[in-house]
Amino acid sequence: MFEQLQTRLGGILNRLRGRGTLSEAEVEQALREIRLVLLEADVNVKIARDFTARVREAAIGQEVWKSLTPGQQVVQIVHAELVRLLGETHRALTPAPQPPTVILLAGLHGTGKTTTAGKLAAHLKKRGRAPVLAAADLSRPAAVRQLEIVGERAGVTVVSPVPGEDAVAVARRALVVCRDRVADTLIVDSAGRLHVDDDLVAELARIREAVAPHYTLLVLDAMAGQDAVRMAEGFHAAVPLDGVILTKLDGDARGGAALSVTATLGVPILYVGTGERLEALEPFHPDRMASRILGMGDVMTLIEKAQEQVTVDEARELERKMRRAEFTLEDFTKQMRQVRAMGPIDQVLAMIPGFSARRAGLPGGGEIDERALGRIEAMINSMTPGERRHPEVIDGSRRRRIARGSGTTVQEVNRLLRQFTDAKKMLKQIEQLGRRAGRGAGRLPTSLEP
Ligand SMILES: Nc1nc2c(ncn2[C@@H]2O[C@H](COP(=O)(O)OP(=O)(O)OP(=O)(O)O)[C@@H](O)[C@H]2O)c(=O)[nH]1
Ligand SMILES: [Mg+2]
Repeated sequence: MFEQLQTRLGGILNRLRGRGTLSEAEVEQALREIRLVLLEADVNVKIARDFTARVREAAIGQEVWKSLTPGQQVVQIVHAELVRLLGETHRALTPAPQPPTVILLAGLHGTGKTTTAGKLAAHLKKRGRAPVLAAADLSRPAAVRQLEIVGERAGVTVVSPVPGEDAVAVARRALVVCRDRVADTLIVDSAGRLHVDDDLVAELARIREAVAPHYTLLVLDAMAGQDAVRMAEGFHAAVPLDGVILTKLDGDARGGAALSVTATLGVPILYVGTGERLEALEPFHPDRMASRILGMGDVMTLIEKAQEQVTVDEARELERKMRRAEFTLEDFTKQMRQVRAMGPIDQVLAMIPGFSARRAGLPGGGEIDERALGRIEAMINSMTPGERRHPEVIDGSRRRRIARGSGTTVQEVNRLLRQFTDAKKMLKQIEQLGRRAGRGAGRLPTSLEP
């Protein structure tokens, strides 16, 4: 996520952070660099200028050059201003007093409306809500089918058009279905257009009139950068929006859309999409996003994801084992499966402060796949119970036997054993982080490094 922005900003701030003294001119120089980095990330010119102006003002107001840790203070100011730019606080979708809460998803072609409808339904269902999806996109036959498929995956009812029904009629009937089935949330998927044109605006207006949405959310493709934000302005002028869902943050989006959209539209980002999978939707937290952009990781999101995968008992058992150094190769496979279920490994690792999959030399795009995991399990199965508990006894001849038994190579066995040792170290770190975050949740770490 925003790799380049992270690297460049991280570089500038790291340079400042270590400094015992800092002159006004040096701060000025850093601000010029920051503005340039923002522009390169496709942030709107005026927003980039205002941003650095506010950082400058705060730096002057706090007389940072007189401070004992001037660099550190500048980093904190930049962080605070980033949080502000991203919308200050997390906004949740609050249920309407009179259910169902109606959410209308709108946006241009291919921005991710249908996918997001399914993700949002799955997300809300996991949190105890009862959502229904309405297929109010009749622009092409495949659109309805696509929503039916994601709805099936999410395990929620999809209301599709019957012959003779138009988008408005489907949406209206879906409201009735919600009442019949005591569903508390209706998510309406709408048709995309190439541009914000009269057709689009008229259709959305008619749907809005029919179902009176509590939330009209713009689904915005982050890859489109500033163009997307300009388009969003036109959209907001024609159809009043209550919020934005920013999609495709897993791609090589430069960050401009994320950093500009809230300031431009004056509406919050509610969720971000981080992949094509049903689970790849995260509630948006400005402070966590700012930390990620500054390379400080996002321990809170990591912990929340981990909590979805591991039961309290399992976590306690693991902690006990790690403390007593009883953590075995069997636990290792189980851990790997759980970490994998949290999302593509590079994305998961990026949430650890100071960690980046790229820097660790890991492949991006979740390339640590099922097949590799299968080979690792085969190797572990070829070990004796004693070897699994005490891998340090596995010498050269045992390694050859394990490779033969599992149809792998000695190199792979070597790599596995090395990974196991590294994983032990890393799990200890994660656990420590978790304990630290549990105490001072959401507080700004004092350093950019772990
Ligand atoms: N990588 C990535 N791909 C996404 C994300 N969200 C959606 N996509 C992909 O984007 C493509 C378009 O998604 P759709 O959900 O069909 O978009 P849409 O807005 O409904 O498109 P129309 O109905 O044609 O306007 C699909 O290939 C999705 O898998 C995301 O967060 N990350
Ligand atoms: Mg669609």
